[in-house]
Amino acid sequence: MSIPVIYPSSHSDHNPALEFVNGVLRDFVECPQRVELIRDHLVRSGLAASCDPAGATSPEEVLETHDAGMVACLEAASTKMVGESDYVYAGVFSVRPEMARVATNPAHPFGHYCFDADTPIGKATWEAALSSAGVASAGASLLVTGDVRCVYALCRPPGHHAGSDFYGGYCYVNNAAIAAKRLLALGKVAIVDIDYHHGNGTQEIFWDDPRVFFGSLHGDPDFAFPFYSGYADETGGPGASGTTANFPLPAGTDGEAYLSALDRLLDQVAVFEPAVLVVSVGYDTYAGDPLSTFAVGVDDFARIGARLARLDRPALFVQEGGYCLEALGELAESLFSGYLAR
Ligand code: Q9C
Ligand code: ZN
Repeated sequence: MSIPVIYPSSHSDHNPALEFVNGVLRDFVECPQRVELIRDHLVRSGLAASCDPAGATSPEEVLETHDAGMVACLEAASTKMVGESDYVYAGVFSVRPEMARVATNPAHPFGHYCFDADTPIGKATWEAALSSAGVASAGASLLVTGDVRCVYALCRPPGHHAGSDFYGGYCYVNNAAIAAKRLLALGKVAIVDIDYHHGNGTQEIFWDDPRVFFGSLHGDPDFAFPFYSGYADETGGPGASGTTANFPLPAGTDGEAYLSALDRLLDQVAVFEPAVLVVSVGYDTYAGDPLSTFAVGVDDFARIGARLARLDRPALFVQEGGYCLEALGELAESLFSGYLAR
């Protein structure tokens, strides 16, 4: 048995060089090699059936999830960039009502929609974001038609930090959310987010939607990005109470502790009785990841995969974070071998 893997046709020109880490410029960790390493490793190990690049989504589909003003801003900013290595970073942010006016120039107000200084826009960024969403959307379609029971959308750039009208955390468009909306054709959808960071964008998009369960395990927002959401008492809006679940975990969380929290989350998923599962996959919980404070090991990913398989639902895996280039291939192999072994 192997898993169909699809990846974006035009992600590699979205390749910012640098990001600020505590005031110091460092290499940008969200780099094109990430998905190429995973793809190549899965093909070599025989776990991936095919690796077809998939096309873009439609503007209409993106606008079902995202605010038109934000979409126009991202597109205009991308179009305005000229050189290969030109990237514009938000640095002035719109905070609270006194600073909430939006300029009439659509390429100007980055800080109105963007929530961090880590998510730059270059000339290839918007096309890459659409291509990435297209991969998730194509993966969802394979499940809707019943062609496959499991598919891996190797999205890049990632998406779970992008909300209906905000973006950040290396994310521009919420790939998993767009796919989940397409999957509603099958019935209720559960999104399980195993990235190290809270999926604040996905949570916001489905906050008040009782058809979509969103559950996330992540570094406690008391110390981990994105800081302003992901606490355990966030459980859904008035129309969807109990359909959001958050498991903030302490620094040093190891495989044992992680899996016991995952079991509690998956118990809630089982009670929700989804028709289909979306897994927002991050490999940044791995002990060797440059952004992680957790101590999850390579073999733990196989146990995570087995737990997910136990839900026995059609599943779309959507790539989010994971930045330890040396280990990404092995981590993916471990996750999917555990999933398939179940
Ligand atoms: N430059 C995902 O894993 N903070 N996003 C970086 C300071 C941003 C992570 C540290 C972390 C974003 C999809
Ligand atoms: Zn992450």
